[in-house]
Amino acid sequence: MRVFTVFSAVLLLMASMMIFGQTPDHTDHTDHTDHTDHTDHTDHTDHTDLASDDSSHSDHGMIIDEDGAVMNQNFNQLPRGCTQISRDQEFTVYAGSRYASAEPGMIFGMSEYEFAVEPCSRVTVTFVNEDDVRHQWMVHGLPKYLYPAGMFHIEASGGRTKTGSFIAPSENQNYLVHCDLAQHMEKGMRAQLVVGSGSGDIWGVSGISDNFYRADYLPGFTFQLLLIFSVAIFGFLVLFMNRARD
Ligand SMILES: [Cu+2]
Repeated sequence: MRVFTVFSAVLLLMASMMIFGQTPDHTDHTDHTDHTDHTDHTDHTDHTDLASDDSSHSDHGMIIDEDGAVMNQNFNQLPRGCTQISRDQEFTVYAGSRYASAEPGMIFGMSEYEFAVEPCSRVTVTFVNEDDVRHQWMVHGLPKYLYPAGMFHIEASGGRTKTGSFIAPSENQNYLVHCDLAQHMEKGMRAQLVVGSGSGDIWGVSGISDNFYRADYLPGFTFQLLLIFSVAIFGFLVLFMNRARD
């Protein structure tokens, strides 16, 4: 019987490690933005609007010069669900090794890791690169009917500054912002764009969320709670039976 007591204590310990070691994560939802493409197909007016807007291609697309590049810039094409540009929001983001110091093991960093914007707002980012190497400020998961590959992207050459604008979607959602150069995200350049009330923190954002990826196919938080309670009850039963025998 004593063996059972030890066994249940070990189980209890393992279950609590599972719960406190892992926090539920909404990462996967960030990539689900594409679904809006499918659900919104009812309003056909949008398509004609887009078609006519597409002819005025002047400020859309790619800009490259010696300071860097801006890809998929968008000043005036409204995302679905937006009737107008809600407001203009501007950020100045500094990229550089000196911003990495707060996070252990990080090499690269940004002056901010969270960018909160209103739905349908026009967001202008001035990206100041203080390092010698290139850096990027890249948003992923945006609606693909407006942003090819769902991406808006500013790249600044070493020591240069680059400014770009895009219009935030109408839904409350978190989007990954990162630098796509090899190992720059892993070494600290991982941030998030929060549109409206957002959809939960993206994992591994410097100074904001845990650097821990939890796959969707693993048992959820509720399951882990149930597990710890059942193990606890089992443990107490064994203890109680031991006492009763003595
Ligand atoms: Cu970088």
